Amino acid sequence: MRDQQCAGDPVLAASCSRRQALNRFAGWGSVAGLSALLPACGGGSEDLATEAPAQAAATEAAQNLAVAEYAEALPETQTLHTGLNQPWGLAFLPDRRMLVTEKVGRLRLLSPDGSRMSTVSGVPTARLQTTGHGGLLDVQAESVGGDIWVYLSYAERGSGGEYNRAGTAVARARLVGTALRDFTVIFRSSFKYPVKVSRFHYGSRLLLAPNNKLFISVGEGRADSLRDQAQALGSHLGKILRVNRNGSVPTDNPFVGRAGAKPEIWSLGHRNPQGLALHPATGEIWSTEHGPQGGDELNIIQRGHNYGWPRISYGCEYGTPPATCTVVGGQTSAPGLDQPVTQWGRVRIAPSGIVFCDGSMFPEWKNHLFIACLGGKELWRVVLDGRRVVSRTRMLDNMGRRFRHVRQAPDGSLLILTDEDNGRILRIAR
Ligand SMILES: [Ca+2]
Repeated sequence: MRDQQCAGDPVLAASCSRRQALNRFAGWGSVAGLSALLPACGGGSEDLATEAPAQAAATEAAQNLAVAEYAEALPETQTLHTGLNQPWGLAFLPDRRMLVTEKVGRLRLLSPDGSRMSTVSGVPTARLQTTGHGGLLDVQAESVGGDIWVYLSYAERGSGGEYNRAGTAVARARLVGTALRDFTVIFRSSFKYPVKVSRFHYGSRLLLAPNNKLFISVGEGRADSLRDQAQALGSHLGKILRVNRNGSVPTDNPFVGRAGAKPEIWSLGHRNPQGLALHPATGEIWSTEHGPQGGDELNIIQRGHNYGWPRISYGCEYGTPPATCTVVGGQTSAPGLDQPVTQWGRVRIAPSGIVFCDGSMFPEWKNHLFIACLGGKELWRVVLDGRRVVSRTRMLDNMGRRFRHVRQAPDGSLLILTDEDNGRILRIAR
């Protein structure tokens, strides 16, 4: 089963039919249909909630509708590899080989050009929860003292009587040849929810940060009965967590020592964050998260901050009329709750993995943020001026494919994972 956001979307279709803006950028040659640079998908007053308070409407205008949007055609992308079963995460090894997770529970090792693939042994699958959004999720890797350490996030069932419950877990192991050694679970969500209640919103993106830190995103479970846990400091659900590489808790985490609070919490009030990236110039952590019906967000993650879900939102409950529905929480802003850097209003893009481009292959994209989208079936390129979004450009929307993740290869090309049973690794390069 796929993300609910990714079902056929008449709102998206109607909005996209209004899209007329195509732009041209250096290096790719001509683009058919170049026309006036008009605000495109995501804009339009019909997307506003009519009952939204004036302040909220002004905020939405500032946060969303003021952002110029374009569509951008690209030359055909290369396909590095096909036949991956719902690939989810991708990590590069020092020799440019790639580790790729498949949601069903396989870890693949590919040659740099994608032509050869082997399966890495040692991924425990007995308690992997692979239905709904569950499965083997993200992968990260780094070389330390001659060892390659691999980090994996996944949805895990409980043991014994807890088998019908599942939650997010993170493990690490050494990669030796094509085998994982010393597999050790370094994090388990404090709360596993019943699979029959929800099989969704496990997150979970991983980010290897400086100073031996590891960030982990965890969703809030999606069910109505679970979502308030995003605001609860006693729960790991709906949080972005910060641990040391071995899973121990850094003493400078914001809620260390607070009674009843989970010390791994770095930020709270998230719905289902599936994008995490370090800004190459500032070192800030940026994150995308899925809104409900609309309200997909891009946030800058700051220590101890609360990002609002479900008390504030730019999206509505599933199945409500998009043009007139009331946002979840009844408001888009409230004191003490952070606003997103940008959000996509009533258009559901369903953002998953993100990456900042900072390689030498595309100097014109330096420090632009790329967002792989599932339901939107597109790649967004977000141009920033500091923390301000200057413009958003839709790319690869002519392929009709769901995109799970985007990474920058060591040569500066961009690799994109398609979310399909016969999934691909696409490559944008020049
Ligand atoms: Ca938010």
